[in-house]
Amino acid sequence: MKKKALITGIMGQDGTYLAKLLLSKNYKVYGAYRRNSNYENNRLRKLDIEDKVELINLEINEFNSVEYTINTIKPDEIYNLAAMSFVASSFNQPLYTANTNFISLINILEVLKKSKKKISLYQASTSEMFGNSKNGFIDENTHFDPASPYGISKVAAHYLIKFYRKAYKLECCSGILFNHESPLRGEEFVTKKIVRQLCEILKNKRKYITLGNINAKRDWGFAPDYVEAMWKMLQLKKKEDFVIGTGTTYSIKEFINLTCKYLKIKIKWIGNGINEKCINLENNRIIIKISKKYYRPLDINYLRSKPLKAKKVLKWTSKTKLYTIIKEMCDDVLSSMN
Ligand code: NAP
Ligand code: F7E
Repeated sequence: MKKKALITGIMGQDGTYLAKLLLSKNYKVYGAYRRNSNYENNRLRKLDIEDKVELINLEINEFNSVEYTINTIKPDEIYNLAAMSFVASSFNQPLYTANTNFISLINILEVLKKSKKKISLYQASTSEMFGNSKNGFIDENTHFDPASPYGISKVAAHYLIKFYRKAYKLECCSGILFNHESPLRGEEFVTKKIVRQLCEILKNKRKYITLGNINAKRDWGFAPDYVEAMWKMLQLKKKEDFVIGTGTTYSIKEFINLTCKYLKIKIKWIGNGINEKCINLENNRIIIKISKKYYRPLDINYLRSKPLKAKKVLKWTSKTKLYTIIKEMCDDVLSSMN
């Protein structure tokens, strides 16, 4: 019989790639989405799997809706990916963030606690939980020091998973994923914003880009690689939490330099801090400016993973290099502009 998987947040970047992976492994995939989701623009269509996933309208904050969905489908595996995932917005929406990312997980865990069927649960934890706790490599033993309402909500959810696993022997675990990008990345995240807007500059559809803290460093991997790690975690007999990342780190400025290199835009940087600017050497025009508008009340300056446990236990390593990710993202945007 086919294994059944339920994915919350199916319409997001990871939900879509995970659905594609599970379908390729012959799963029956149920995808939960919220009523107000932008269905017309959905990513499933882009990967040509819209008709292969059974879509379910689910309000994750409503216990009855969660209980009914899980008890009707009786999945073997649940991947809880639904979240208010944009860190910058979480500063202005702390309650909504906590409800979506933390309280709604209690709904799922309480249903699983009462369920007669053993159902495995994957929770989407994040490198944002570490905050500025360390300037070196981060692994499963690094302490948490979240720097946003988003990070705090995810730490709380992370501890819920540990608690239900220990107290009630639930088959649940968290993947602590570092940033991962792809052509399906949401438009508001910095990599997609840079790629799209540089492509627009290249095609004379935009004059300049405005960014915030370009000195922050991130450990960027490729989303299709990372959903493979999610699946591998749920196949383990004894559920454990894992750090998933590349082990490398680049600043936003280095990401811009690499994207310009791929797009063959010759640039130079001038000035410092809020006055830093990027000039297009072909016409001497400013193409990147810095604005306080995009600074966060608190930011994480440095993230770099040490995914040794994943390599050893899951036999998982990040395959795709940053320059290839940039190429994939640029090619996708450019092809949509033609
Ligand atoms: P994403 O593209 O923003 O997708 C998140 C999904 O959650 C969206 O489909 C969204 O629905 C849904 N959602 C948001 N609020 C909801 C609500 N109140 N009720 C139901 N669904 C809701 O994020 P992603 O990059 O795929 O990330 C997947 C998960 O991994 C998230 O939990 C995120 O926090 C976590 N994570 C991501 C990264 C990363 O770098 N991508 C790293 C670590 C952890 P709509 O489509 O309707 O907006
Ligand atoms: O910001 C800086 C910003 O919004 C990255 C989510 O998937 O990964 C993601 O969270 C950095 C920050 O991602 C702009 O200040 C500068 O330092 O792309 P981001 P994020 O906050 O790292 C983690 C692992 C998750 O779990 C989250 O769900 O870039 N930055 N200028 C900017 N960021 C944005 N968005 N826009 C700017 O203009």
